[in-house]
Amino acid sequence: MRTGMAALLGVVMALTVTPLTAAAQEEPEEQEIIVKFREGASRSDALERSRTRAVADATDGAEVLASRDAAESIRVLMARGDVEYAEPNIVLEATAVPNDPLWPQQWHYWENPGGIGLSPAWDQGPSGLGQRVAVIDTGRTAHPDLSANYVGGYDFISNAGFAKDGNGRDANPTDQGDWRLAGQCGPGSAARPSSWHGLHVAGTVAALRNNATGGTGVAPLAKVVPVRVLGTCGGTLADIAAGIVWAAGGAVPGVPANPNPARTLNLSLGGPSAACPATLQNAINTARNVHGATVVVAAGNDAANAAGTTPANCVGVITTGATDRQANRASYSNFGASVEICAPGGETSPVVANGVLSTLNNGATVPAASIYKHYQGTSMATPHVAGVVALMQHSRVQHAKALLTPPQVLLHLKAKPLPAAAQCGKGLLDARASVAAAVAAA
Ligand SMILES: [Ca+2]
Ligand SMILES: [Ca+2]
Ligand SMILES: [Ca+2]
Repeated sequence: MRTGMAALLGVVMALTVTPLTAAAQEEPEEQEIIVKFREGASRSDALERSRTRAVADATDGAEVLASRDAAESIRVLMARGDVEYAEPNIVLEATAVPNDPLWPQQWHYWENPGGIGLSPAWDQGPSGLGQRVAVIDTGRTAHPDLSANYVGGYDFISNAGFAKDGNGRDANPTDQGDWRLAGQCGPGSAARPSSWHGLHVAGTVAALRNNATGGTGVAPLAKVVPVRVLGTCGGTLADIAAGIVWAAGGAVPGVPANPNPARTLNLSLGGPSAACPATLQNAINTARNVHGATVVVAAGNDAANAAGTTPANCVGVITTGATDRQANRASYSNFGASVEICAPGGETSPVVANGVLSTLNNGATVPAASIYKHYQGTSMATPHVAGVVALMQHSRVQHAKALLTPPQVLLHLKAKPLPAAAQCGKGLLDARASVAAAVAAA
């Protein structure tokens, strides 16, 4: 067919009359078109009338043509009954793959079927720039792959013993380490090294991208507001509720107003409670309904119905369950009707590399060296969702549209469906589709 087309080409060129003066000056550059003719099409007539020339065969029995006015050529071709389709042979760019050396190990961002499809979400433009995500957790820990994205924060831990900083609430949200001695958190409680949990979670939201260091976060140009509520033996309802209200920009008695209010709150925390405590529900209502903050919370790690875990069982939150590398609900993840969506939480047993890889510190008590480590949990799943929410909101700004309200965020968060038996809400978070839906929404 190519040989035949080449022969035809000479005829077409000979019949094509172009003003010599124009030809002697600058002709517009050729653009390529992909066209598919129907059976029995008058191809030579079509090429002549559309002022195109054959370039190559394409897939699907179609062929590539060149034109100096592709739009007009496509119009002429599409108007013919013997053309199935004609469209520009557009150039696609390489899908965004950052230069961070740990990216290949961050399967939870890119791998099929377990990842969230992060590159094609970034390809649509958003990075989280201008968005703040409050990480309501163990506080702030310096890390070369994250520190530049911290902004503000506060320490809401009232109990100086939990806080290890010698006082109650204060303006310094530094994580002092949450290591425990045996028996320190109740009779029979085990000793435990510091977790640097907030650092791991924050790194999943917004670790630095394309800095040839470590890995990346989901929304690498977003800012993380570290709100410290969890200490040695956990955090109290009163402190967590205060952290929620303050993070969103609400007033907390005795605490200066937050100069960096966040529209997305990440709560990778929980505890057993048959119902959502009023203190927590009221704080969530204030953040959500008064300040427009989207509140993303962990479903819990009890392999049980999330209805028995709070804040997973509160109204108006996006409760996030965890999936493993194979896109099954993780063995430990809570489930059920109160779960809105699932995201990668990983499984570190028996294969450590199947956990979620993020920023950490290797200090057993106080901070020591900055490292990266695989953790598993619904705590790790939750910041995948919070990061995608920041991408969605940034994409709204990029398209000169209003930020999404919390109900709109939930509506437009998209997921790859999982079997109903997974009880994983919408299914596995799909970053690409979520950003696309956010852009498309009115
Ligand atoms: Ca303190
Ligand atoms: Ca402090
Ligand atoms: Ca990095």
